[in-house]
Amino acid sequence: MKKIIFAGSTGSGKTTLCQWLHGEKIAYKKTQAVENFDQAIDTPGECIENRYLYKMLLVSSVDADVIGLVQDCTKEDSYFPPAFATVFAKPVIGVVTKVELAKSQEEIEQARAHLAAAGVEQVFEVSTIENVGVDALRDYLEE
Ligand SMILES: Nc1nc2c(ncn2[C@@H]2O[C@H](COP(=O)(O)OP(=O)(O)O)[C@@H](O)[C@H]2O)c(=O)[nH]1
Ligand SMILES: [Mg+2]
Repeated sequence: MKKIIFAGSTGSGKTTLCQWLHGEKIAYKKTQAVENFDQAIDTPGECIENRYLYKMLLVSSVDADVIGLVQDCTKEDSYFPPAFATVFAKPVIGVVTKVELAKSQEEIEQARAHLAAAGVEQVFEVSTIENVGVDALRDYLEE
């Protein structure tokens, strides 16, 4: 199984994805530091919200096989700079989260567009809470 490192703004659903991937009870907990799981690496939102912390993300990504950029579809803005994926010398995928909360298909398309601009090679649309799309993500990681 590929090990994935999640990066994305605070509240985008990174920790919940880690809990889901590991069959843990979904419980909210603010991520204060880079956290190592068996199959995933969780990072605080600050890593992407502050440019000077990009380096922390890069260093942490060394132990991962794939980078997952996480974009909440209920948020209009994105912190990912254009072509951000190119800083990692590894495959970079996008994960659009909270799709069950999208008020329209447009919100999901906008999230996809943010991730495409960041240069991801593939996008998964998921709702961890409603169990939508997460199996496709797991299949990709198990490939
Ligand atoms: N409705 C909904 N809420 C979600 C989903 N994924 C995460 N959340 C909620 O969003 C909040 C932030 O999630 P968290 O995983 O801690 O985000 P992180 O800051 O990126 O680690 C929590 O209250 C989660 O329960 C989802 O797919 N749907
Ligand atoms: Mg977190």
